[in-house]
Amino acid sequence: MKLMAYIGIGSNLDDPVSQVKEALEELDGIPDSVLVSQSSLYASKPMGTADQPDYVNAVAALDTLLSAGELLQALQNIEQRLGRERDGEKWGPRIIDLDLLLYGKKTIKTDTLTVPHPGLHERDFVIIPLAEIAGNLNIPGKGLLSTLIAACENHSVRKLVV
Ligand code: A4P
Ligand code: MG
Repeated sequence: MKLMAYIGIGSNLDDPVSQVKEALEELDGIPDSVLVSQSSLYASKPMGTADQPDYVNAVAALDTLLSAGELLQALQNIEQRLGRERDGEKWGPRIIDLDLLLYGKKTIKTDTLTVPHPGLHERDFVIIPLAEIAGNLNIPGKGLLSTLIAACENHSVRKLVV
């Protein structure tokens, strides 16, 4: 069945703006899927270890025939191609991070996949770009984006002109 998936993109190493743009091009190439919209790029202060560069974040919408598991695999393949190293610290710096934020209205909980993405509802650097392309969505089990954003910790999210 065809449905809309939302992908969160983040980078804070090796020219993050270029990394995010490259990731968007790669998302456009995922089989059986169409990249239907992408948010602006946003800069933000790091969540987690403060001693790391600012992040660039964006969100993309993908109309897909892939299962959630197949899509996660495709995202991890892209992370690998872009040179992501997986031995880094939690919430530490990274070249690219691709998170499956939403998969239609589905709630998924397996050993390898949790959807909606567990951090989504408390991250302004995800909710703000998501709202730009998806409007005031209802996140299953969490509520409306507009309500969630009001309760988020502030990471000084600002839209980039690139
Ligand atoms: N996994 C489970 N559910 C999902 C999902 N919905 N999408 C599993 C993607 N992966 C999911 O992923 C670890 C495992 O999670 C995967 O193997 C998959 O099976 P990972 O990408 O290696 O881990 P991670 O993303 O590095 O997790 P971590 O360290 O918790 O990072 P976060 O939570 O993604 O945060 N500050 C700003 N301003 N902007 C950012 O983008 N990002 C992070 C990373 C920290 N601070 C940030 C930002
Ligand atoms: Mg991730």
